[in-house]
Amino acid sequence: MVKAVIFDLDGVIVDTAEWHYFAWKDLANSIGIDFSREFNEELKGISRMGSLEKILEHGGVAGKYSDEEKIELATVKNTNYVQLLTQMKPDDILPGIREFLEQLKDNNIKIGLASASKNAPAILDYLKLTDYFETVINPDEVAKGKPAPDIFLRAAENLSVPPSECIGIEDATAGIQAIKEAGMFAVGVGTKEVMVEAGADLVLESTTELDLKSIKREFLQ
Ligand code: B16
Ligand code: MG
Repeated sequence: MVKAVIFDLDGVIVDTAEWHYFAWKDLANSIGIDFSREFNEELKGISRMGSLEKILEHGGVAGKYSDEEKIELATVKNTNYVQLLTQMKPDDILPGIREFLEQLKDNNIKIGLASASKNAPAILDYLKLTDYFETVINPDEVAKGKPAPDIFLRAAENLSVPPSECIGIEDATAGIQAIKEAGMFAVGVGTKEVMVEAGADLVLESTTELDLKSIKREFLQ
């Protein structure tokens, strides 16, 4: 039986990839690294420091910065990103998400958030969605980031629901891998081939297709 749904945030509830893109591009360009939209795709679901490491590697300067300097660089990016977030409004919620959250609430399904973003609580507030979530995991409080299952397992634990009765929803390959490692049913939002390859049990092209009845049907199969 489905007892809980655990959401990813960026790319599922709101499309922040574009906002991350501008903030990372500014930072990368300021230290002489080219930064494309295509490369930005590779950072989806990856933590802030993990993303910075990938960018430095991509620019061929992985060994050039000390740990302290890397923290400074990540802080510059985040300050920029947080400033962009102040423009975020409930209108930015991806289509179908609020309706799906209402459906879950009406059916007494528990709701959790497993986002790699440390800005998740602020984003939920800007979107006025905080009250739907019974647990929002702080990514700093789990040992390993996605694709490790830790963040999804912690959410299930906080909701007191066994992983086998949880659904995870993700837009990133690393996130789908994390859900499957956690022993949960994975709903992937995105391109069919990419999501199936990552291990998704059900693939939706868009968040407008989220519907409890159809998910339950697939879950039982
Ligand atoms: P922050 P998710 C992830 O969120 C994003 O997909 C990823 O691009 C970002 O680097 C990461 O959060 C960390 O975000 O810098 O705000 O802590 O997709 O797991 O909700
Ligand atoms: Mg995501």
